[in-house]
Amino acid sequence: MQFDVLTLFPEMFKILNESIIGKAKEKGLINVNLINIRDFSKDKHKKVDDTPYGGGAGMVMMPDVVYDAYKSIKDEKAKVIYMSPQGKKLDQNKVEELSKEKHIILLCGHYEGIDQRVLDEIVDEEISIGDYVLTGGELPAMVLIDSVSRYVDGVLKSDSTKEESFSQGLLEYPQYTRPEIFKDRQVPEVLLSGHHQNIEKWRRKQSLKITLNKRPDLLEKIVFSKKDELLLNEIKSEK
Ligand code: 4F9
Repeated sequence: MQFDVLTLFPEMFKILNESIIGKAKEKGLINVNLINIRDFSKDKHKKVDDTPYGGGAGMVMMPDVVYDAYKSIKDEKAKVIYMSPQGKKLDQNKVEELSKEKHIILLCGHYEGIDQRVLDEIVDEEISIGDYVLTGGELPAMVLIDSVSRYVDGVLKSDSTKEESFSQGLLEYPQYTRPEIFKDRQVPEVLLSGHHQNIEKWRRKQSLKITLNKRPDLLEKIVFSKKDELLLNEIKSEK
């Protein structure tokens, strides 16, 4: 999968050379091409922004500079995403949907924003990572690259994304490893039993219970199986 990133701060993306995403890049499973918008400045001082028409604080990124940076990527079919608090909120469904794209162009704004005309000209979709304002779109772009890349074949081992309960709308069950006792706290017996059916049932129940307690809003969208209904009844009767 190809990501092109239009940014004034390409160095920020070095973090993507670490860990699982770094490995995915080494293997050529994903490619992150960084385009420095400043390289397309028209001016000897490499200026990329100017004061807003109508007045006000801050600076606005100039449309021609951003447009020329975009035009340097020669793919009409790529999906252009602008990272913005005005966009639709990124969630796991959106992540999975985006992972089906071959080529995504991510536009990162800085300062007070980007001239609206170039946004109208090139942007297909605006995406937000949450209701807060950041200093720029770079961290959101990295969040998107990280979350989407997990769905690219070969990036994670086995079927991790299919297995994880979050993709089914639930929170994850708790995990335990050695030692068997830590600060007088025992690992739940069932996990030591080797009884795979019981373990699976226990984990599903934990997922449902944790979601019910911590994020009941997530349960509203789910259609439960008969088995889940039984587990939910068990949970409610235990309270
Ligand atoms: C983008 C915040 C996406 C949240 C971009 C300042 C942003 C953002 N999600 N904040 N520039």
